[in-house]
Amino acid sequence: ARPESGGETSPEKLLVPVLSAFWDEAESWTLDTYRRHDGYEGLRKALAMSPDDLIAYVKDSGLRGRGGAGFPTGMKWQFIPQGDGKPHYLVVNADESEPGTCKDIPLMFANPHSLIEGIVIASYAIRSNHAFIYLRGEVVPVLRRLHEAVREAYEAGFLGKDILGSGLDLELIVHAGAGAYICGEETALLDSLEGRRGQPRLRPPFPAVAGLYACPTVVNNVESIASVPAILHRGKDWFKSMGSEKSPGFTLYSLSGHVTNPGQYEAPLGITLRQLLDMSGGMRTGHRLKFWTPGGSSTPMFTDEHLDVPLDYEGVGAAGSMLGTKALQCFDETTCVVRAVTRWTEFYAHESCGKCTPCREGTYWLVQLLRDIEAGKGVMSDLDKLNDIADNINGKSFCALGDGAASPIFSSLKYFREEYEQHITGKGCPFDPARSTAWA
Ligand code: L3W
Ligand code: SF4
Repeated sequence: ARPESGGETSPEKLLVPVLSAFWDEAESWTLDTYRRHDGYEGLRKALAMSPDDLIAYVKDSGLRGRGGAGFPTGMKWQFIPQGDGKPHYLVVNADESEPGTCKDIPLMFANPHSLIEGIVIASYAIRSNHAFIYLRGEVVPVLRRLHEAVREAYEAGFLGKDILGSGLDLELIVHAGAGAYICGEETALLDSLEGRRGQPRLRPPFPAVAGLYACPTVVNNVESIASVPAILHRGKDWFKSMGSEKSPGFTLYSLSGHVTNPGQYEAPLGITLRQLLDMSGGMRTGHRLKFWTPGGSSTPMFTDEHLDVPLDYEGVGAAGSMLGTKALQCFDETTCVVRAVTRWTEFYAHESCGKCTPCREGTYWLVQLLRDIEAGKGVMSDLDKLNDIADNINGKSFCALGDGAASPIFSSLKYFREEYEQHITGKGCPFDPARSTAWA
């Protein structure tokens, strides 16, 4: 569903296929294919630098974490104390499960060696001899493909002892989780990796100080790490020539929902949804955009008024949301916003780990109220109650899952309060009256 690069005047020229450059080639996932596309050349350059210079280089490239928060990658690596005598660990967060987010799974499936090369580079930088990929357990085909790619990398001398004669020893372990959204929260992930039930830890200390087995640990998203080899190979200036000053580079946008051509679009940060829709065939024929999320359901929703917001950390932030994972879920005018928010909230209630009261109890009560409203049993004061419960979750929960659950409530009430009121005055869903009886 990804369009080919177009001519000079085509909006498709805005695409920058780097990580996705050869996904459509036969056996794109093999080491042979990767090396035909200059694979592991970035690693050679990295190993010629000192670890400190390498960290400074990545810091200077301006690469920011692609997992949701946009934290500067080089700075995170720099936090790892040196000469502390403790083991250091690199952990790749591959537990992708934010609703609408579907970039890391296809990336690992189609181009696993970009991740492995990035892991070797990052491990060298932070002086780690053990790295882990924590993968969402359900995606067994990706697990198999990663195992195969890791085997190839060991055989070719990119993993194991004395990598490319550099003196770096690195063992890489692929670990499959059991499928819990909360294990995408970095400290819950570490607990799960250590063999415990995945629940967030108090921060600080951040993982950089006390992470896996209480040792200094870098936790990075798949896309962040996989972007590093290209930065080394093509240079930080090439990377910085794309995007904006504070959000440089290219990234993977996941376009989904009521669009003509859903899929992954790799383009510079700062592109707009209007441009992405223009190049991808737009909304489905005969329909118009009603609301969308810039970075998955945890990020406040936008409407058609936000089509020209630059999709970078500053642009989306200034417009009142977060770039998050760049999961652009687009909904057209046939979608009931109350229904969509109910569905998302059911997800958060189900995935709440239960550790803290505001999120554990609050998400439950949000679901009850939303289901009542959808079923035509709501009253006007429920809208204030929704807002009040969300307010008691937001900023008062132990981890970001709580804030994520509150955000669709706030933003949908801000933009679509009238639609909630229609459900109450009309005693049911104006989009699908039959559904109103489902929970009655
Ligand atoms: C050392 C300090 N390290 C911060 C590190 C920290 C972490 C990173 C960002 O949530 C968001 C969330 C989701 N010393 C440090 C430090 N760090 N200060 O920097 O930390 P933080 O707290 O800003 O964010 P977070 O808790 O990691 C991430 C949102 O992303 N999100 C969801 C993403 C979903 C996926 C997925 O499915 N794969 O990633 C979408 O918006 O809600 O707000 O590493 O340790 N002083
Ligand atoms: Fe668990 Fe939710 Fe509290 Fe996070 S906010 S610790 S998911 S109960």
